[in-house]
Amino acid sequence: MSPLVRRAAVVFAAGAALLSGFAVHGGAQAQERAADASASVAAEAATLREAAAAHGKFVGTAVADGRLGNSTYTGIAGSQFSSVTAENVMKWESIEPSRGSFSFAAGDRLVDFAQSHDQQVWGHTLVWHSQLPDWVRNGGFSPAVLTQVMNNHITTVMDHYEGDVAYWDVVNEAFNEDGSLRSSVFSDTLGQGFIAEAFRTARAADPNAKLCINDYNTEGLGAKSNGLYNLVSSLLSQGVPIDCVGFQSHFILDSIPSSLQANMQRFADLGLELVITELDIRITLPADSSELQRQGQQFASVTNTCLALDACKGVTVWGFGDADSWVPGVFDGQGAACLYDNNYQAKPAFDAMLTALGGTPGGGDPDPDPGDPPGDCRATYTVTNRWNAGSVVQVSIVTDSALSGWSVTFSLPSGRITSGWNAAYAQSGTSVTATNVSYNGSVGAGGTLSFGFQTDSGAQYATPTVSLNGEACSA
Ligand code: 9MR
Repeated sequence: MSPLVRRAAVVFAAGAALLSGFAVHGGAQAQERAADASASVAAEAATLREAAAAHGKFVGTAVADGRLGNSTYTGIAGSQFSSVTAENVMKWESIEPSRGSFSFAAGDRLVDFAQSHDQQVWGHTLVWHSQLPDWVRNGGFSPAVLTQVMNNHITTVMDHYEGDVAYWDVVNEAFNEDGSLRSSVFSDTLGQGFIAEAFRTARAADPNAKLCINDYNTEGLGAKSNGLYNLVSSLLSQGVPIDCVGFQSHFILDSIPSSLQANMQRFADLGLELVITELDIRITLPADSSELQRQGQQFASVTNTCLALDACKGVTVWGFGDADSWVPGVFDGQGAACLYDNNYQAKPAFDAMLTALGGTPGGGDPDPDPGDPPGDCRATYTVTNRWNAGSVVQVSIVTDSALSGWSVTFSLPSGRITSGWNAAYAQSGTSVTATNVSYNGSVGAGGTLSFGFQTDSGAQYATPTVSLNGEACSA
């Protein structure tokens, strides 16, 4: 990666260290000030990432490479989330489709996106039985050659992304439902030892990346999570370098395991980091409003479980828009599993998750990023016309930093947007997100972006806080 790219990754890590260092080394008064600052940031945060950061956690999403040209999609992905996982483009079939021939362009696009939005990258995934090219699956390699093929893949991919990817799913979905080892070309040829080998190779390739084992249906106590627990315990006792466990969390409405926290706790007790890596909650279609409300409560409850465990570092959703979800393609008649609907309108699940994180849907945020100089943007919110049942509002923002896409959030305490110009609008209750359209996403440093809309309410209210890409602007 280029020096510029590497520098951005280091700045991200330094920011995280600054936050935790302040609380740890700053003495009692400073700790109190830090706690107060966190509480007020959480209380006013209007985005998931701001609210999660106040707890020292990240909130992530899987990103579909094919959507990176859609400005509504990139606006939400960039403003709401602090971590991104490649939904498909870092898998073996994409990255090493034929032996020794590596293709990093799509993965690099995600890294560039993340770095321009101050996000962590989660690498998914190095060794997995699925989305594995035929040349590996049916290669008929001897144990020695397959070991060399696997290690070469791990080493080449991790070297390429060294400094850019914070966590790697080194081994994915290694278990059967009964807790035994799943049959795959790796386990069939190399036995269970392929897992230790993969982790050792990964540590040598990038000593600073966190190395995870990731699986589904291991969220609650049970046979499969017992298998994972026993394996991880034994790896640790052999000194195998493993840092974290990913709980995918592809849930069904009303079926979140009641033992989620107890199960995660036993892995935390082994000294590991934990992450909810692929959260979605599917519903039998069509989803009615009571189901969508319950889904919100369940997104909140999973979020609360992560907040309750120091070892849980973050929650990643497996895509944020129902339109992009893998669910309907795999489970006939099911879907609506995400935080936003098919048109990228926030669902009750979004508000519930934000509220669980201590944020306020539609709220402002005076300084979401302690340590960041204030005044990155200045906003004017002007009601240019008002009558008994309508108003026209014009918003202009001067940005100190160059933008390659923008997403502006603010609250509209009364009424709904009926039409608008120079932005795409999403409104959920009083929360509005205005995202750039195709022709106005690029704004130079010191430049101005502006957009306007008409509402169906003539009510008067105080000028709301306007946030640009997750940062509150001064008025
Ligand atoms: O969301 C991914 C979908 O686009 C792919 O077609 C699918 C292929 O297996 O993989 C999906 O992501 C999976 C992830 O990589 C591992 N855990 C389960 C996810 C949902 O199937």
